Amino acid sequence: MPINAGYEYFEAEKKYLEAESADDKIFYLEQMLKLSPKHKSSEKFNAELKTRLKKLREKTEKASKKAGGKKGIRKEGFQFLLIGFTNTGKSSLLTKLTNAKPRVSEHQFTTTHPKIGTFLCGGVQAQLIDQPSLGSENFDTGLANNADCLIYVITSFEEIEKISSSVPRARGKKIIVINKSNILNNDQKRKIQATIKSKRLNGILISTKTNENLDELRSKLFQETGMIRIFMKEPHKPASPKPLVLKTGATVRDVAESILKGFSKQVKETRVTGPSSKFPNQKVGLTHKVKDKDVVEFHTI
Ligand SMILES: Nc1nc2c(ncn2[C@@H]2O[C@H](COP(=O)(O)OP(=O)(O)O)[C@@H](O)[C@H]2O)c(=O)[nH]1
Ligand SMILES: [Mg+2]
Repeated sequence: MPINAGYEYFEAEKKYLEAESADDKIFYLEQMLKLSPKHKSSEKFNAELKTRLKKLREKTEKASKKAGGKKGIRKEGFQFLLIGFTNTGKSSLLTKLTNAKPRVSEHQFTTTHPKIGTFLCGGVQAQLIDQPSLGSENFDTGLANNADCLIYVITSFEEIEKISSSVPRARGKKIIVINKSNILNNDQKRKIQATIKSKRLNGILISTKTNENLDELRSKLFQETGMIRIFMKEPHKPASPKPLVLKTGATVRDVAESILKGFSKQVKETRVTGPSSKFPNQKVGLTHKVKDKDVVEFHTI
């Protein structure tokens, strides 16, 4: 242990010891080296830190060469990608929406490699990728070109154009997330809402610190997946809490067939309650288009 090391050094050391990935270990070792005292009696200690860092770097380099160098991320389910400048809150958002635990810090360019989190987005299996910020040497446009939906994380509207022009080949859908609403006053918030409306942006003002509008963001993400949720109900029983997930535009026939192939032939009557029905328990035919959050009841005899 170095003599006279400050509080920050010990924080970094604690994180280093807790770190699970080699990538994180390297990051915190570098911090420890920066923060450890540079006097005569700690020379040996610092030299040891440097050796440890060198070994770790060599090890991860070998591992990544073995894996074939830089590789794309395998898509599992619907893929969202966080994109934006440094310090806008991308990694913070990843921790709020998924199981992933990326580094969050007030320092710039903390995220050096893409981090993947997974989550159930309204019943749809989804991936959320946090990637190095724009302007970082590790920023990868390939990720943006492949993602199903880009989430622009910004703190001012000027960033939108800059992001778009740096990923000209991205074809996915786009959501604009304006973060850090908690540091704005009501007047500033109103102005932002007005701009979202007047420019017809698919945008939302949130704060990952206070959780403001995070639930609304979750619904927005679900809408972008192009899926709908249908709740099945048996006569005289409450609707099932777990939805069937179908593509937008699905019909009653699709609902029946998704339960069991050929089932639509057994259906004698269908009742729908929800956004697609004119009134509760409306009797509909097999070609009726269902909508998100409809409750569907089949009668077979
Ligand atoms: N005031 C405020 N700060 C935030 C909010 N979300 C994130 N931050 C801070 O912004 C800094 C950068 O966050 P980070 O998630 O690492 O940004 P990234 O570089 O885009 O990944 C950190 O100090 C966070 O604590 C927010 O809603 N409000
Ligand atoms: Mg980050």
